Amino acid sequence: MFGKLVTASACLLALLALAAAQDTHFCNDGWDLYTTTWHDQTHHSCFYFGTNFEKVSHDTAKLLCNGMGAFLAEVPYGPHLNSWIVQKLLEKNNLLDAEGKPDTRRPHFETQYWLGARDFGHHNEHVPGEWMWEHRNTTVQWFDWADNEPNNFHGQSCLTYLLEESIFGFRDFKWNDWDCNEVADFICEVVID
Ligand SMILES: [Ca+2]
Repeated sequence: MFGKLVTASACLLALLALAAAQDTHFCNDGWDLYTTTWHDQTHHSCFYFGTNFEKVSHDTAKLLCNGMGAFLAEVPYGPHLNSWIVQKLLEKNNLLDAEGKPDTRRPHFETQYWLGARDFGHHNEHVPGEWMWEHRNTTVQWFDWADNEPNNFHGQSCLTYLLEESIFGFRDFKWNDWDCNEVADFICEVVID
C-alpha cells in the first residue's frame, strides 16, 4: 500500500517535472525556438532575426543583442542548425524578389546577417585562420562558405550569412567573411537549456 503510494507520488512528481521542463522551453514573442541534440545533450535556443534593413556594424549588432539579454547567434552544432537558420532567412527574404533578370547569379552583399564569430588570426582562400564563436569562446570547426569565400577582401575578420542567387533564381544563404565595420542585419540568440 505504502509502496504503491510512493510509486504513484513518484509518477506524479515525474509528470510535474516533465511539464515544468516543457514549460521552460518557450521563446518570447518574435523569437523562434530551436532544439537539437548534439553529443547526447539536448540544447534549446531562441533566435531573433531582427527586422530587415536594421543594418549595423558587428560591434553594434553585439550591443543590440546584449541589450535584449542575448548574444550574436552562433552555429556550433554543424549543418542542422545552419539549415534551420538558412530556412528562416529565406522565409524572411522571400518578398525581396529581384525582377528575375537572367544575370542574377551573384552574391547579394546588401543582404547579409552577422553571426557571432571573428577571426583572431589571418585567413585567405588557402589559410583557414582562427575563427572563434565569441560568446561560447569555442573554435569554429565547421564552415559553410559561399563561392570564392572567405576572400578577406581588404581585411574581413567577421562572419555573416550572405544571400546568393543562381541563374535559375535559386536562393541560398552561405557564409562570408565581412569587414567588421561594414553594416549588415543580424541574428541574436538566447540559450534556454
Ligand atoms: Ca568576403
